[in-house]
Amino acid sequence: MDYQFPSTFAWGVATAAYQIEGAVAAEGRQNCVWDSFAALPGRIQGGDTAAIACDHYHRFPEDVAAMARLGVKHYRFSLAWPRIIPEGRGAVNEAGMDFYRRLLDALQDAGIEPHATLFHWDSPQALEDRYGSWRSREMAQDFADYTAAVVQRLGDRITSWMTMNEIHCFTHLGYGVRRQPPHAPGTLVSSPQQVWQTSHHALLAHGLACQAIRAASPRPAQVGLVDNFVPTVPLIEDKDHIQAAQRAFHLNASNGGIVVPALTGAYAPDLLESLGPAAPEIRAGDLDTIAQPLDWFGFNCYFGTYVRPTETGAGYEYLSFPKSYPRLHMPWLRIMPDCLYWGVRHLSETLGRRDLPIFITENGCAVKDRLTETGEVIDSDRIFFHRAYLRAAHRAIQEGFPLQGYFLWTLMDNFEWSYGHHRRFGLIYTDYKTLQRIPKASYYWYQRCIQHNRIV
Ligand code: PNW
Repeated sequence: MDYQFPSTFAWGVATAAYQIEGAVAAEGRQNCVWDSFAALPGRIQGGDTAAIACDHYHRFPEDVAAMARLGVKHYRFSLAWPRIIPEGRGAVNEAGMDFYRRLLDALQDAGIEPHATLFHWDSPQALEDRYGSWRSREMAQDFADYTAAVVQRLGDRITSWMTMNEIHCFTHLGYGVRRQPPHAPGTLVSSPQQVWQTSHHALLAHGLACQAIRAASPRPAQVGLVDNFVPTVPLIEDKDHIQAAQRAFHLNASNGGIVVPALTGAYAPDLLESLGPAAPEIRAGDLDTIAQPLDWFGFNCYFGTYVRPTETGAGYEYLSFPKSYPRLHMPWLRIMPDCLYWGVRHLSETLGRRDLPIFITENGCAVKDRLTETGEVIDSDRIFFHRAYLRAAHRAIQEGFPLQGYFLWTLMDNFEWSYGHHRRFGLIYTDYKTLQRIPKASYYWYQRCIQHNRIV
């Protein structure tokens, strides 16, 4: 099989501000909730912080040059709210904004199109202190105001916007009902209902931000939402299993509670029923605000869940993974390339949105990279991983689904949230002692894929 992609297919890489920038106190930036969280003992592996991370804030010209050599024409990155509006609301810090102007200049010179995520988990600490950030409905309006301030200033250079990254993830892992939620703010344990309220507020913020982008953009803008919903994958590809996977899609909490309301204007009824008293309070008009028309959907693709049909009950069953199921260097990451195909197909077919263009906005794996004596990193496991997922992408395109691009997570090893610098997802190896960047074998592999517009 010759895995050629359409000539319009967008090859890209993705990063997020907090994971690469460092310079957390530079030019007026104030703390975000992750800075406070990292200061708590025992929360981040090895006591790591993102105070320096990859020092991309100062080294971005080198990183843009590495992207140019890689050959990507598309770059997904995020803007740091606490850099741009350090107090979370009110005055704009133009010095913080200037950093992104410099970055955008460099990208433009390199012929790389920017795709900007407005929020990738770095909530301003000032808003956490003021009203508990996402616990409060006020957060949605403050996010919309921040969005308008950004789009007014950068909308001449950026026309591709993503509002939020993975709403279910940052709300349910950050405010969770576990004694020690693994993500920031992670200090106050909330009831299940309060947690669902935080994700409802984030959905509202997404909707209000879509409206703000369209109102403020000086050029026609493309607006999308990015989510890591969980594809239900039929264990066997026959009619009964496929139907079971389609029925099962809505009940998964991060599907029925995020992607379904965002795309269809209603929480999945089965999910609301199963939540009972934990369901969020939904005010009149909220769902219309949430379900804004989108120009595309961003699918962060890592793994899914296998499903099979049953004779009784709901007619389907979620299957747990056998202990021996293959995985890489991340506890939750199972190797499941078919979840890419099924994720795309469910968005299009199961949610009835065949019109909606789809981008894979993240797909990546952590492996135990080692520098060889010759100073190389031969990450054949990462190449194996991406090749398999890209074959699934190719299949989706062949079958006519509107998959238009692929952003590989991630350009370079970076601050992997509660795992600190102990997990490596990059095409480029970061030496955290010297901050030297060393392209891995997978970088050269991806370079060839882009060059030939097919999987090599
Ligand atoms: C994504 N899960 O997060 C994020 O968008 C990135 O910032 C992150 O670096 C990347 O994946 C790798 O972890 C996820 O538990 C975090 O299933 C957790 C999960 C999935 C994605």
